[in-house]
Amino acid sequence: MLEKVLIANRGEIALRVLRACKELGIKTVAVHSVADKDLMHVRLSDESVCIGPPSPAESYLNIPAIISAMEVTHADAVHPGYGFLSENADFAEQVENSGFMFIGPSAETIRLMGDKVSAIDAMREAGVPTVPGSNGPLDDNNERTLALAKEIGYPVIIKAAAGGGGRGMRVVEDEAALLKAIHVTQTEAKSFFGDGTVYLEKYLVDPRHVEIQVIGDGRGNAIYLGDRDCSLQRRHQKVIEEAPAPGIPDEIRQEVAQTCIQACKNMKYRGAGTLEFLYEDERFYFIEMNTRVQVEHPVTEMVTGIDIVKEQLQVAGGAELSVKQEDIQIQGHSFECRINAEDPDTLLPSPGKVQLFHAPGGPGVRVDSHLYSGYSVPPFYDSLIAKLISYGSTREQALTRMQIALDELLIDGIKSNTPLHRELVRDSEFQKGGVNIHYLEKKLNI
Ligand code: MV4
Repeated sequence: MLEKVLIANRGEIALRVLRACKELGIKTVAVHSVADKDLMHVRLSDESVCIGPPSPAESYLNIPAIISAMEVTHADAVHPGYGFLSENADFAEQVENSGFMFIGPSAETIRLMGDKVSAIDAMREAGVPTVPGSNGPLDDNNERTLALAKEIGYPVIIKAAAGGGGRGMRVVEDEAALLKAIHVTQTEAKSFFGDGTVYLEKYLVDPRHVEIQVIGDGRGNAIYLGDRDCSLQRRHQKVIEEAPAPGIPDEIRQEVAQTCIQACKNMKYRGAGTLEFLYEDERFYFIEMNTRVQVEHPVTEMVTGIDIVKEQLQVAGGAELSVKQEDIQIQGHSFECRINAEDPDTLLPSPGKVQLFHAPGGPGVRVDSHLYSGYSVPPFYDSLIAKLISYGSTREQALTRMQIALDELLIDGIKSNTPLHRELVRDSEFQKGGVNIHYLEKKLNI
């Protein structure tokens, strides 16, 4: 088992990882920037090391500074959280080459999934359903590309192999626009990511975003922890997530899940992972795999009773998964509202001192947040300040509990998107369940 874990992150996820370590009796090292010395998890950790100035490039993304902190504190392993270095294969490799453990998949797997073309290839091979498309990079044979797009049917979408999460993609409405769009996407991808590789898929017009949570032990065993619906988003930022995804026929859900498990077993996947799908007309289409713990993992924890971060730590320590697939049942329903420190009108970050913070409570309510009264939200990082999570035995109960919890939430001193959440949980379409990825942007007309 791991004895000491360095937490290479900040904010709520650093606190989340710290809690899991404490439960397992693992000692903790917090690393933080100059701007983050007052973070809650820094106070609660066994040791802390300041690794650099506020700028993420010089602190949370500074690989030598983090590995040095591991050396100085004699940590066994590093938990990267999400964002920052969590999906950086070079970091995972350097951590292991320095004699430490990276809590996550192997560098090789991170690299395979980071390249969307090779990720889709690996998944298709395992039988995971993918989007009709080029099944590989586009080359300079324009005739063939034009013929392929015609066969698939417009609209199509051009995506950068090194992109993901909404970066480096372009929708093409008709043949006349195809070659130009490919060229522009290639040029952009080359300059953003240093890799101009692009591929083509059929563009799904009104899909939902449904993702499947998996955990593997790195030795060929893998389990599936159900799915989440993350369709309520704006500008590629998720706003409310829920588990399970509503209205999916059980045969369809079970069938795709089996293929995901097979894919993880094939690559001897280690740690937590998420397969992202588009879901339209009762069909799943794989688009990307995330090789980290995700922001929205709590909704899965609520409906499975499994602590995903503890599983990550146990698997990294060489233990088996604590549960077998047969023992996993999805029970009830859960929602997560992402509370951001932002101006609801302009969407600009709203950093500053939190004069008063009061967290909601009661049955079926969970708050994952590093906030406390008197804490100052720094302007340098992501604006997520709290995740409000509700649970109920039915979707309706979970949503009612979320409405009540949002009304209890008090954050004074800074602006937040709480008013938007209070409105969304009362939205009649959202209440029905199954809104698509464009619903929120259309509702807010942006
Ligand atoms: C798509 C798509 C439609 N058809 N691929 C955007 C983020 C990246 N993860 C993949 N994305 C999309 N890929 C095909 N073939 C629509 C999107 C998309 C989207 C996906 C998930 C959540 C929000 C989205 C918002 C706009 C577009």
